[in-house]
Amino acid sequence: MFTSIQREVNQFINRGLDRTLRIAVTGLSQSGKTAFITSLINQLINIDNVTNGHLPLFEAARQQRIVGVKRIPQINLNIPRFDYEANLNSLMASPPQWPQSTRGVSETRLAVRYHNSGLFSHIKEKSTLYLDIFDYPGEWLLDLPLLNLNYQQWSLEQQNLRQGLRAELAQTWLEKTKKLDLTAMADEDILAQIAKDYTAYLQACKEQGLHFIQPGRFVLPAELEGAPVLQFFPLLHLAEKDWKKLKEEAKPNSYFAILNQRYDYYKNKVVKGFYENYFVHFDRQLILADCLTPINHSRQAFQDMQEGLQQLFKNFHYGKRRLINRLFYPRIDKLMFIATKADHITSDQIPNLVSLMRQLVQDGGRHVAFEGIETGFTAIAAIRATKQVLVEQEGKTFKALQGIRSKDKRQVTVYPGSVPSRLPSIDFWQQQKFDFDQFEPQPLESGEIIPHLRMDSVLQFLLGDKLA
Ligand SMILES: Nc1nc2c(ncn2[C@@H]2O[C@H](COP(=O)(O)OP(=O)(O)OP(=O)(O)O)[C@@H](O)[C@H]2O)c(=O)[nH]1
Ligand SMILES: [Mg+2]
Repeated sequence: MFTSIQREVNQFINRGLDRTLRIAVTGLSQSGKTAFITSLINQLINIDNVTNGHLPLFEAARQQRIVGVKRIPQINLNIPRFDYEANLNSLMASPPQWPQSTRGVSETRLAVRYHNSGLFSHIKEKSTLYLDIFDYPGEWLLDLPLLNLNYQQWSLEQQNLRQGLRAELAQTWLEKTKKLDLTAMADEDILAQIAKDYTAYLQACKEQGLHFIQPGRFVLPAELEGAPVLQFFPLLHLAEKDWKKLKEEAKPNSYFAILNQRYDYYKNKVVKGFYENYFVHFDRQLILADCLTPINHSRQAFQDMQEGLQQLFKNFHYGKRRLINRLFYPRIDKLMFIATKADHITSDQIPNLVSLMRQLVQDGGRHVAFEGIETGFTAIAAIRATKQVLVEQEGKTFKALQGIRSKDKRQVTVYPGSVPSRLPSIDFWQQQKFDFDQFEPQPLESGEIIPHLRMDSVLQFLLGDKLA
């Protein structure tokens, strides 16, 4: 009895203080962040207690305790607004379009008005929970290791990455850096030109489906586009003795000195700045990953996504205290890993997708601790583009998907095959059976709720305790 009163009192106190949640949504490019936030807002603002039923796993909605959800002006006036209206208009266009790809960070604020439950309901009938939702590129988190590396160490790491496809793509800019006399007085235009080739190389890696790209801002510069801080590159052709010699001999205005300076500036201002201004202030973090596209693509694409995700997760490991300055540790209490675009697979494959996501995070079974953080895993479709149908063939019934295929805009019925529940082995790539098609969004009428899969599982994890 005492403990239950105690618990209610604690809840009471917590609620008095805890009226705002800062929720961050991230993931590598094209992982589905914009679609996810668009759908999340849409699901919430359409909670209507009469026809309620689109979010069965979200308890507060199911119990009809949500009075209403509204978009309200954000508090940070210097962060671009998340363009919900434009995204919704794209979906309502004829034919419907996917929301535009975004760059940089954006924010939106929601007010959730709800009926209290338990003891609190006798004191105060209704409360408001404010949600600040941030969308930021996961690529920015890939720069975390830079904080512990100097220019030489970073160059060395980049050298180790240069294999296979990357080596091929790197040729043009590498030739140019080799010809540069690093002790000569720096010419800004030449640096800008080589940096442009270097950026083109990173972009090409990205377009080829490689996700582990450093420095992250080079491919997603947002407001830094064209700034000298993004005009440096690693020096891959130097041996230890060359570095030593250059450090001793290169003058302050030489190419070598300027490159060092720019690297340090990038690290201290841009990378650190992101952690100080954003990252440490988040309360809850959702990490989105599209595991299906790389499975369909190639082994290298999959491994690269895995490497990218691992780098991204490092931001949340408590065990890596040495890597991340304690000051930058976010105060998050909940972290959810979300496999997106689950409407590309039949419902029987969803548990496999969740399991694969788990494996990716846990590095093939090695347990990764996100100490003190409640961690969840799920698979969703933010904007469901397909319908599941049953197909009969030779007396047997199969689950299949129906949708408008993007490449030829034709309505097709497909059986996508099975998703591996563990990290795929070499055999998997040799006898690849998974067949992934991109689909167009389904037509959406004005006022209609965006069709989704399991967005309510995310809402329950994210907000359930705050609305209890
Ligand atoms: N079928 C299906 N496709 C989706 C879904 N979500 C996203 N997509 C596809 O993935 C693409 C990228 O989704 P976005 O939401 O723009 O991803 P993002 O992470 O914001 O991408 P960037 O802004 O480019 O970093 C979309 O254009 C769709 O083609 C989904 O729920 N179902
Ligand atoms: Mg986006």
